Amino acid sequence: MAGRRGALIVLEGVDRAGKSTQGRRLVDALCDAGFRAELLRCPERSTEIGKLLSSYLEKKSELEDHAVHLLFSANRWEQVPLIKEKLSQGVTLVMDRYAFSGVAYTGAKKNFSLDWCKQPDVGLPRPDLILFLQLRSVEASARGEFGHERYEKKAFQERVLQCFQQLMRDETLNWKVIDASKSIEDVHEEIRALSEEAMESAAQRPLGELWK
Ligand code: Z5A
Ligand code: MG
Repeated sequence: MAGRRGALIVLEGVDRAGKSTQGRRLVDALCDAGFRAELLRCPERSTEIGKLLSSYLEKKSELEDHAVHLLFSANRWEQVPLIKEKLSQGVTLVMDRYAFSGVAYTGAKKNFSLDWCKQPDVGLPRPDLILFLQLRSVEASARGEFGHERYEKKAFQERVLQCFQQLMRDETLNWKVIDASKSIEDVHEEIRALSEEAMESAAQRPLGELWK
């Protein structure tokens, strides 16, 4: 018997906006309410490609900028069989970052067009909901200084935010901007309500393809 499919819900946002905190919280709340839900992340650092990315982010190795962009995308594609299988089994997936981070972080580098950056991710499973956790940089810095990973610099993060803003102009995708300066609990309540709506409407239509 064909049951309801799960929804693909993506959390995006600037550094320290609370994506990982909210992702865990959302999955726990959905499971407590009797739904089937699981958390996935990009990058998924445990795979062979993920290990290359982790070493690059920790500045233990160097990779050419185009090559690393393609590896981040490959790290999403290698999760696609699992994503499709889980969704078709009725499991809702909450993704901590996705293709939008891929485009925004490479697009913030010199000489990369957003159009070029999008190409390797064209055709990925299309999210049913993209929650953009918005936080001003002064508020983000109050949550702790930047760590030592690559990209954790203020000027770069501001260019990343501009790229995200351009991506959010795409009205064919279901973006919702969340004020991430509110308490963890208030942000959670808002995200949870939007997620339950998205799960309901996802069940009525087939999974789409991103940027197609
Ligand atoms: N990257 C890329 O280049 N290309 C790609 O395709 C992809 C990623 C997918 C991966 O980092 C890096 O890879 C990232 C983009 C790049 N580089 N950067 N910069 P990651 O996702 O592994 O990064 P992270 O270490 O998880 O950091 P984060 O994601 O930026 O943080 P977060 O998940 O948004 O925040 P958090 O860990 O949930 O919370 C941060 C702190 O704030 C923590 O102490 C919380 O307790 C606190 N917090 C959270 N919410 C609140 C509220 N509401 N109030 C007060 N305090 C809060
Ligand atoms: Mg995180």
